[in-house]
Amino acid sequence: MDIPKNHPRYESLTLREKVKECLKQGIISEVGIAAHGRGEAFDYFIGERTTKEAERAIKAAAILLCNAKNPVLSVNGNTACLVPDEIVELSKIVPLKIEINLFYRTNEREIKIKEKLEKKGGANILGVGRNANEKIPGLDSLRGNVSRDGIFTADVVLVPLEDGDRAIALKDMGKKVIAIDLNPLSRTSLCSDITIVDNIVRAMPKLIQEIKIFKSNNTKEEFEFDNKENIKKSVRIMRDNLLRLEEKLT
Ligand code: PTJ
Repeated sequence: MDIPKNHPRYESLTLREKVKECLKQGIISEVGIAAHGRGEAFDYFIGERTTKEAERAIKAAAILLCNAKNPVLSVNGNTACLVPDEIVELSKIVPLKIEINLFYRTNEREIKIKEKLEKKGGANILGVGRNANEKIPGLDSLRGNVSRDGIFTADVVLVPLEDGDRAIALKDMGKKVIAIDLNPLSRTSLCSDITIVDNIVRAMPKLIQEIKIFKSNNTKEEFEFDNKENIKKSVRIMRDNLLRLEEKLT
């Protein structure tokens, strides 16, 4: 459907159309629609903008990724749907490995996502079929099946759009975890080393930009980052936005 450009919810509705199309193509799971809706709600609370706190988390993530030995981006259906170009660009500039890792795992969806990313220029995509040849200890869901060359041996894993027990299992394996999640209360957000509380469609281009800046500066920059403090501030922004709305109504 063509959304009129002057519609007040133009950007949000355009993203919904994208998600609808990805569902038809078998890229995202049916449940992915619910996950997207949850993200939309938190985006409303945060004010549908990248906050200073998200910018700090993005900078910390850029530095961690650039200093990593084997960084991996874990891609699910929603992520592949919303930011396929950025996934591929990120894989080239860091550089990092792309691994498809699905909760509602089917080989058919894995292949469709792989082909979508390959069409955008993605290469050596891991995690498909028998390539997911290792298990994350203590994780029973199919998300626990990972590639030996990818997530299993990674030192830093970028985990967008997931609320579950995988991030903690990855932490237990001694890895650093970066989350992108609009929900600051999700288990993944709370246990990660760096949580970017922002919409992935805004966060990924900013992460790419920050990596380019870091690389061009060519310094061994140190950056103080306290994830709990940063998440608290994001929660406060949401709370204040709600309080302002409440005041308006009284
Ligand atoms: O493709 P699969 O089979 O791996 O399934 C993926 C989904 C996303 C369906 C699955 O991982 C799932 O059910 O996820 P959850 O538990 O709903 O968690 C998704 C998280 O992403 C929620 O905390 C949402 O708030 C958040 N989220 C949704 N859309 C966005 C988002 N965060 C940032 N940007 C978004 N656009």
